[in-house]
Amino acid sequence: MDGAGLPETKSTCPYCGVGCGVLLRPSGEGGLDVRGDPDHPANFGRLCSKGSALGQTVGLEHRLLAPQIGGVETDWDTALDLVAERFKSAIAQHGPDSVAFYVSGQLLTEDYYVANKLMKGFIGSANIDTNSRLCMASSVAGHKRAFGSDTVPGTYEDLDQADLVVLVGSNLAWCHPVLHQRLLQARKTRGTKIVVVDPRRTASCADADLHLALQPGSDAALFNGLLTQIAARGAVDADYAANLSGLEAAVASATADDLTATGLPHHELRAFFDLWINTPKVVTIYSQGVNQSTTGTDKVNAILNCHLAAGRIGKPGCGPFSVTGQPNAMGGREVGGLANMLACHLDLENADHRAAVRQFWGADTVPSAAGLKAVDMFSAVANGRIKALWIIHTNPAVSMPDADAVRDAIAACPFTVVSDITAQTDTARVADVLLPATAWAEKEGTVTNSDRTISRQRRVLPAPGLARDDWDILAEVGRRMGFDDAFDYANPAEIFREHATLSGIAGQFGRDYDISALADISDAAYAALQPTRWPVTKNRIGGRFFADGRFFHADGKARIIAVTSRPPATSPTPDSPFVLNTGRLRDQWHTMTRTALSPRLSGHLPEPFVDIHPKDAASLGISSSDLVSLRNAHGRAILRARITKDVQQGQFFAPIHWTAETARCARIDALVAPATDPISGQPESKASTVSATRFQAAWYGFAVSKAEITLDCDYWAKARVPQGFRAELAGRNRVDDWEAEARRIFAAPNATAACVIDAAGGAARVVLREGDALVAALYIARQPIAVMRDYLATLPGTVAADPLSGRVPASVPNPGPTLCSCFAVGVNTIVTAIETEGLLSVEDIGAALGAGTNCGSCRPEIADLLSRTRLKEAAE
Ligand SMILES: Nc1nc2c(c(=O)[nH]1)N[C@H]1C(S)=C(S)[C@@H](COP(=O)(O)OP(=O)(O)OC[C@H]3O[C@@H](n4cnc5c(=O)[nH]c(N)nc54)[C@H](O)[C@@H]3O)O[C@H]1N2
Ligand SMILES: Nc1nc2c(c(=O)[nH]1)N[C@H]1C(S)=C(S)[C@@H](COP(=O)(O)OP(=O)(O)OC[C@H]3O[C@@H](n4cnc5c(=O)[nH]c(N)nc54)[C@H](O)[C@@H]3O)O[C@H]1N2
Ligand code: SF4
Ligand SMILES: [Mo]
Repeated sequence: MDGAGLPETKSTCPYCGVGCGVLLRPSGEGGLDVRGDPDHPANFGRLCSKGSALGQTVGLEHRLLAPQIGGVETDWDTALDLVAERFKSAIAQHGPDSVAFYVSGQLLTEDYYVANKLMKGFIGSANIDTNSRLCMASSVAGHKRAFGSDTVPGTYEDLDQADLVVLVGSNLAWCHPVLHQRLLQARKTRGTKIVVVDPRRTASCADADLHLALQPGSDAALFNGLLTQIAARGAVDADYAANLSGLEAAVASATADDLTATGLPHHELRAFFDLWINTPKVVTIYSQGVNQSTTGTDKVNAILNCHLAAGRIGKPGCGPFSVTGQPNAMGGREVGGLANMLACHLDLENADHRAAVRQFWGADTVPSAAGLKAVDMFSAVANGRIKALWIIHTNPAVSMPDADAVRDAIAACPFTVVSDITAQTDTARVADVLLPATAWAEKEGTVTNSDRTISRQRRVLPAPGLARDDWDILAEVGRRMGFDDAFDYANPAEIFREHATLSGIAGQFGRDYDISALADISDAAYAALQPTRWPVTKNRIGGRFFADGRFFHADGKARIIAVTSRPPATSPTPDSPFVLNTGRLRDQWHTMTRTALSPRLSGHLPEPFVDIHPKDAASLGISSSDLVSLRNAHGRAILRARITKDVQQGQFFAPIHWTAETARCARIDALVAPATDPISGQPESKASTVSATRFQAAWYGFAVSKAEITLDCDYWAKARVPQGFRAELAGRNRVDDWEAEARRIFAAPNATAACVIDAAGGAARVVLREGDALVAALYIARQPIAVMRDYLATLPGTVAADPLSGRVPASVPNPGPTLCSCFAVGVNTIVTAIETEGLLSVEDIGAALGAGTNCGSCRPEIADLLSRTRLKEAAE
């Protein structure tokens, strides 16, 4: 079917918490045309590189199309009966707390609501936790401590109206790119100043006025320093302070804190304090550099304290702003999907709240105590307390700290169910039952973004194979467990109405989350629902919170929490001397099950790496492009070394995205210690300690191939290219016959081979063709191999002239690594244009090459490249 002429359908991007609106139109053959929705209040038509490439990720390769039990396909009845039966028998024998759900901030609100209702209302346990524990838990806990509720006070418009935006532990340019574009627009029009607080230099620093490269974990000391100055310089808002309690004690402990823990020089601290205190319209955005810490909740409160004390909250252009990571991290908080929450921002510990929810659900009991938080949940799986586990829409064998132990615990659990869209994940590979879920664009529901805007996701593609919606699978299991009436839903609209009705009860208890004006929404109105910011009640729609000084604690006041900074849980030792920081890359999403399907997105950074400071590299004897083995008591990883002053001495940075599906040994969470914040239970994903050594390989290689490559050497990492795959390889053992090895690796016994083999020098080049077309090429050397990878990546399937050299023929331009993924513009092309055409600005480069003119996600990197190239020219 050709989709041309079909109307576009409004939906929401399934990736980050910016929650951009998209317009979708099936393009025939299962494809999808995607563009930004000009009317959506989050993005006004903009999309980042990941959103723009969504059409490349909806194909059916790798999809799980039928339920499986023990790796064998089966029908739904058999699979669902087995799941219901095993959960029921575990509960009967060992009690409700012997089972658990581990779910995700990427579930739609309707899916999430049903999961939470089934566990907390009908199974009668609070053992439902979510990957939001690894993501937003410290922000939730900080909000609740300060405000008495988990409320994000501000809105995206505040970014347009601020004069100063402080990014704390947030690489906004890569992780919330459309918000970052919005911020840069404000900078252009009103001169908004930007400060980045991050131990490493990131793409977000390209446009910053000040980068505070503080010591890992020392954010509370920094914001305690700010609070001290706010108090000392008379910047406390005296009128507003009447709404606060605990200010004096907090200022006292802030003043006693040790600012030198930040490691920042006096002049930088002073510049930051001056700027913050003298700029009333200030937004402090914070993300995982704050949350993912054993002091995460204290860090959050240290930030909130400053905004509260200065009365800079809930007003246009100012406020603290916790940006959510996943598309429905906020929705998960609304339905109470965390083990220590109830539903609709009601409290598990509150007997009246429990009674109201129990009555509303028609449930026998609602647990009165928190269930197991993620890290404890997987420990309970490991030690046998959990007999049946259901993992939905998340990949904990990769993303949990101590990931090898988590993977082994899942494998050893008596009964594990995984609902996913693919069987090819590290978690699905160790599960007993796999349930095929419909994916984004195949299902209906709502998500809530960082600024409380509820948007619809809509179906434009048919469910493939036997795949079913997550809410539907959960409701089926609920019914088969004997809870027929409670889970008798016809469609997501019905679930949404029930959730909205319950939120009205929460509203009567005085809770912030109240969307009761949507409780009677008709199916048609739900189908047409426009982006709407909550609360949505008879008296109020959207808006900001707290400008009026009224908070959700019983006395109506906010709490200023006295905090004292503490270093990360593990300190470097002679055995593990380096601090390992982890985080995200611009063009990949988490464990890559979707983004790695796009050749365009895979071209940006195709191999897992570790960033090392030049002095550390020198002391370790590591050169650029060497392989490095990282180890600690939990696990190990082998990564490519990038030597850069972007990281500080003693600190490494590695991306989180690679799995056992995409690399031999690069699951970074295998190295992350399971230390958690005592209040939020959030793990410290950003400050583990490791040792490092050069990985001694006998040979190094690079390969391209038309067909998927299955590798078994000591090191490999693979990525998609337009007509196939590329791979980096290395091995410890000598290989005698590279032609035979190439035929084996590429499963091409009958291809014609052209070879150049230098046995003495340890070098080999093998090109395999079928007919004239290149099926694979392999380049081997004793040292990390220098070939023109980005050119070679274009060759699979083509009739290439002479790929044996591994170099670009003189007649073909070599674009270098892709920087702009929308227009496939490489680094070399941009540098050449800067040098030969005298381009002076990001705009000039856009006009000349198109680079950076679509989604704009690469603009910070273009700016960086421009300044580096100009500096180099100046030095010449
Ligand atoms: N491209 C892309 N975008 C994404 C995602 C993705 O996978 N890919 N995931 C989404 C999700 S779920 C999330 S949660 C967000 C995360 O968005 P971010 O939090 O912006 O992303 P991270 O790269 O995890 O971490 C941010 C920064 O914290 C810094 N950091 C480490 N330790 C400290 C510290 O002690 N103090 C301070 N101040 N900073 C520190 C790191 O150096 C890093 O640059 O991104 C969302 N957006
Ligand atoms: N070291 C370190 N570890 C981290 C982090 C870090 O910064 N550092 N960040 C943490 C954070 S903030 C997060 S949010 C997590 C993310 O970690 P995960 O949640 O584990 O990562 P994803 O790859 O998003 O996993 C989503 C899974 O759901 C599947 N899926 C996709 N669509 C659907 C659907 O519609 N239905 C169902 N049922 N399944 C679907 C995907 O195929 C995939 O397997 O990682 C955490 N881990
Ligand atoms: S910023 Fe990018 S990933 Fe995030 S919602 Fe928008 S288009 Fe999607
Ligand atoms: Mo996240």
